[in-house]
Amino acid sequence: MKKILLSMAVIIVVAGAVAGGTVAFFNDTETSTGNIFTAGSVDLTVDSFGATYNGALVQDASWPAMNLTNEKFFTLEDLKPADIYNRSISAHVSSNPAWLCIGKKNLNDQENGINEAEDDAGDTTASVGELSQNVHVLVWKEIVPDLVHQTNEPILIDSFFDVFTDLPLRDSTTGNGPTDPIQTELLAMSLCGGNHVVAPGAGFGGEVTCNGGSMNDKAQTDSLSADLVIYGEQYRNNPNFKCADVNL
Ligand SMILES: [Ca+2]
Ligand SMILES: [Ca+2]
Ligand SMILES: [Ca+2]
Ligand SMILES: [Ca+2]
Repeated sequence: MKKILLSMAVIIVVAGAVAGGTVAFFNDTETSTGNIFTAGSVDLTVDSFGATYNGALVQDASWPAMNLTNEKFFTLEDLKPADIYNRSISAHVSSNPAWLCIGKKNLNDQENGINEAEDDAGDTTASVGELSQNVHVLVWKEIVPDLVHQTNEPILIDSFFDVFTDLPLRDSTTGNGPTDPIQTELLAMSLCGGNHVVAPGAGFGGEVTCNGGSMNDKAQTDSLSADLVIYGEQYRNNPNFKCADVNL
């Protein structure tokens, strides 16, 4: 009888040891103090190494990379058919990869009166000018930064000025991906009184010229002004971005 009681006591002790084991975890604590989370940024600056007007260098037309204030890409007075003005535009994106769009806003087509030639051409809209329909925009990526189009330089924008709006340089539809985190996007932007002609050639074609034949007499004496806008938006977590969805 005594022998049986002893073995029961052993069983109870073992069970107690098992129950105690379920709460005895090794533990240790390390604390990382003062963590800092800073919002990322997409900071866009633009420089220009200059411009040409009908092939001649425009004086004092360059500026260093900056946030634009009064810098004008184009000042065209007395624009005539076949005039061509090429402007270098370098967009710099710092810190994060970005999509890039270019477009215009605040377009103002002024008539400045209807002269005899405009009247003969059938201009009956005295309150609105026709210049933006008669100015053509071409933008190409500058591999050789000389304001001349070479055959290896992709043409990114090909549009009349009046319909030139919210166009992608790089978005989810263009297939060229976002900019690298720190990158200069070197562009040439050309305006033509009439219609640009890209000479045939391998790759993306050869020299760009301006054919004034399509410029309508309705545009005589008219003027236009507009803000040209370059827009950058973060790429990360934003793979389906489209410039068409942005209201510049
Ligand atoms: Ca006019
Ligand atoms: Ca008119
Ligand atoms: Ca070039
Ligand atoms: Ca007119």
